[in-house]
Amino acid sequence: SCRAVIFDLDGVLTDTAIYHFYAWKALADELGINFTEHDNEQLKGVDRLGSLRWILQKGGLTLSEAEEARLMQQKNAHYLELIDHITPDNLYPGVTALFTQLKRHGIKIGLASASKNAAFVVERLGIAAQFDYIADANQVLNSKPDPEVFLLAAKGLAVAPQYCIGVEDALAGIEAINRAGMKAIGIGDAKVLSGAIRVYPAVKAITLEELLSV
Ligand code: B16
Ligand code: MG
Repeated sequence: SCRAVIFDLDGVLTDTAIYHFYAWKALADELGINFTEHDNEQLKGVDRLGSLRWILQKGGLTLSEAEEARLMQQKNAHYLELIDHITPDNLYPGVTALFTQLKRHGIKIGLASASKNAAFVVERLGIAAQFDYIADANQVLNSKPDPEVFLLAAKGLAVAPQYCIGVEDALAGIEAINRAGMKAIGIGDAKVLSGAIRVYPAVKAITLEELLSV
């Protein structure tokens, strides 16, 4: 049975995944590295340094830690500019309704995000108070596909992993959920998100009945 649902943020509750892509693409262009939307699929759920190193490797570049730090700062400044206009209107349809249903059934709501900007984003979306626990990149050492952020969320919710469902748009995130011993629900393309028990095109397609039956 399901006692908690732990949501990923970027690409599940709101469309920030596209802004991460724009910001990485701008940086890659500047470095003369070809970076496509297909490449970006590999970076969803991957933390900032891991993402930068993936792009640098694609371009055959190895940089000093100081250079890496400067580029991460540059990407993040651009990303923050892009998400500066976020309001509750940027919540994906169906999120509020699903949260209401979960609460009504006494199912806890958690967040497990690889983003260091997660607190800012949920605040802007107006949903910060809806979470029983928020776990983000500021609190963990190991990025998805490591299960750490999901396990931290479960611990914070005081629910054993086997009673948790994780919801993710990223391949790395689905792997993290499975490695945490939770049940994985994917948001996106079923061909990409192999490893998920079920894949929905968007959060609004998830029904409480189906969550309770996984
Ligand atoms: P930041 P999520 C992840 O968030 C994104 O999917 C990923 O593309 C991004 O690189 C990562 O956060 C780090 O974000 O630079 O803001 O710390 O999907 O796990 O909510
Ligand atoms: Mg995501």
